[in-house]
Amino acid sequence: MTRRLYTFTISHFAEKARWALDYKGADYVEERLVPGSHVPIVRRMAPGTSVPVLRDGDRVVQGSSAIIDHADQQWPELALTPSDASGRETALELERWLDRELGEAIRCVFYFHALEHRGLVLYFFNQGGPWWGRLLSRLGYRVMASSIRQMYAITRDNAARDEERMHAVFERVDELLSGRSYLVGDRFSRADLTLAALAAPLWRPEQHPTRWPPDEMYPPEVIALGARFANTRTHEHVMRLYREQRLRGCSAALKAGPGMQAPSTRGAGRSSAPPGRPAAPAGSRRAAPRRPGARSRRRRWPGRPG
Ligand SMILES: N[C@@H](CCC(=O)N[C@@H](CS)C(=O)NCC(=O)O)C(=O)O
Repeated sequence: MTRRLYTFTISHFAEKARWALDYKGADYVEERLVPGSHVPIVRRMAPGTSVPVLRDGDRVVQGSSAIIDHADQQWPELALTPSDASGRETALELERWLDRELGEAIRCVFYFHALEHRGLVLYFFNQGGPWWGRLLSRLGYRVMASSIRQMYAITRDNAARDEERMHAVFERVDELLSGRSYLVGDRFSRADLTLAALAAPLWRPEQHPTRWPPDEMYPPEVIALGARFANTRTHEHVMRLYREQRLRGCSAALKAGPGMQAPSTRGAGRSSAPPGRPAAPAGSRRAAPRRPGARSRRRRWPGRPG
């Protein structure tokens, strides 16, 4: 049975799960949903309504951390969880802390500014998903925006408080990264992956599968937010992880699609393979451009476990 990962393109928690599966070279199909109309689809298979959800044979795994656990069980060779007890505990503690303090904070601040900009939000929400979901998000934008505000308690006060929470996270992460290449031990782990995936919307790395809108579409406050933290070690670390650990072939292909922003070709030809694994041969992930809204179909890397 085909392995399916249910996501929203822009969801940074979904990006955690997607990156983990890509890192393992897993064979799966990404089912991109549209926020709002995702509820009946997700409810049919999982206890909660949130994405990411992975359907793998008879198993349904909901939540980015549970999906990383599952990926590590299925493909132990490229472990994202450190094998020693203390490294494992540190990585899991950092992941939980980043999910809460960074993932939730960025979402609140981002939506506080972005929800006023219908074109921008729809640009993100309509990258994939069923046609009827995209239509509903256009027709019911005001209702959807107000339920997002309610669901995540998005208010001016909370956004201001959460921007300071982000600041505190970057200060601690900067300290942790002092003189080190990774957050835990001397190799890439789920702590690094979580940090990079959750912080990505701030700095919009080109290897990310989302088609980032042009800067002019963003409210200046969102651009300023990225700039405020651009001189941190964390920023440098996140951008390096996307360059070195995220699969270029996959993200470039996912970005392709008529009428959408062209994928960046900067740096094309550079290997995006993590250290110790082969670079993906050209076209080995997905060669043909996709229609916006089409499912993203992934192929297994030659020689990778499936
Ligand atoms: N702790 C969860 C958080 C997932 C989450 O908050 N997902 C959001 C998108 S970023 C979502 O699906 N929201 C819609 C909903 O809950 O119905 C995880 O790590 O997967």
